[in-house]
Amino acid sequence: MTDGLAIESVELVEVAIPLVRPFRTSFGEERRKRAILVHAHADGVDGWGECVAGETPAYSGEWIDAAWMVLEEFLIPSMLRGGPIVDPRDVPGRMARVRGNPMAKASLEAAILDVWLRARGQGLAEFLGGVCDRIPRGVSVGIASSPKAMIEEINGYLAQGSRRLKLKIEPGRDVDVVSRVRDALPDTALSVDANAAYSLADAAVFEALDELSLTMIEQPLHHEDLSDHAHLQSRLRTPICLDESIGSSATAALAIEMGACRVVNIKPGRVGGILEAKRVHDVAMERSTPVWIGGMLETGVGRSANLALAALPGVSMPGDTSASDRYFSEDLTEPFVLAPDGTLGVPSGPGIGVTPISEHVKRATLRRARIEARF
Ligand code: OSB
Ligand code: MG
Repeated sequence: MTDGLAIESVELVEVAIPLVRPFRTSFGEERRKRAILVHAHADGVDGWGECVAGETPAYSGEWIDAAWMVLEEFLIPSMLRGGPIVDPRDVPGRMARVRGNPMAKASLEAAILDVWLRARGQGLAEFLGGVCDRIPRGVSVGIASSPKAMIEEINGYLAQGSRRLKLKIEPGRDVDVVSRVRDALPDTALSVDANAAYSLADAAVFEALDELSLTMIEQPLHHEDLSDHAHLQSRLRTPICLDESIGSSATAALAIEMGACRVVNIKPGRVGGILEAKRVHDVAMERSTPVWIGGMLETGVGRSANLALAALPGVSMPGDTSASDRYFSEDLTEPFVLAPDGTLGVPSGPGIGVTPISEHVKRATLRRARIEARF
């Protein structure tokens, strides 16, 4: 393969599948999972990536319809124009003339990485330098209608062997709910995620949460407010974990060095790809800062790549990745199933190790587009 891998076509498939229960965060509620699958084809080999942009530009500035357009009009054409891919590490460079749009870029990079690895018969976890084959499962619990409803949902997850619970909070549904959950579960590892819904004026909320022995407080403040996060962190014992604020390995290094966080949530979509996600892991590890792999309610396609990243040596805390049935009654791939000990296996087959089941994809498809290379 010294001549590299010539990508012949890239197909976009937009899918929607129902969630087993609505997922509510401080920025909105989702009842179904809509995603773009990126399907790259080269030399009889297929590769898949998933775009995690949401239905609305609420978690970040990206959203599904805009991601579709930037993939179709800019990213895929510039990828195909660049000729055969000799090394997947060259892929981000081919997309560098498009500013922003990390989730769209990440989905195309993932698909190409998958084809490239499948053509070589190598698994993604092995390629990245993964060191374990089972990952403890964590659950991100959406905002519920009442503390009682949240505790009922949580008890179901604990019965399945969850190692960590992350509770979504928003102004007005924070200290009261979390302290009730803490009272009910004095020994469970709990953290909270505010999805940037607060400001420094709400410091009292975080001082109260600081008394509840939480593992971490995720993204309390606006994503651009690194110095406010550093200020808040200096007033709390509980580590702050940043999610939305960390758009690259450079920002991760800066945030850690300025004391804006003591933990980093890594999501390949948010940082522009799996390769950059690995660099975030590396800069955090060099600075002795624990990381974990977040999630965006991915289908099996994105989930498998997250599990491969979770096998890296610096991932020292359980992330949000759950089994397929926490999200969907029918996933697009073979379902990820929880072992009795509450862990998920890291896929070990070539590439991301799973393939979408065409019947499932067909049932879920909203639209398709195909972009061919012109040799
Ligand atoms: O902030 O981590 C987040 C889901 C969608 C958007 C943002 C977030 C989340 C989650 C769910 O917390 C994680 C998962 O189970 O995939
Ligand atoms: Mg988060």
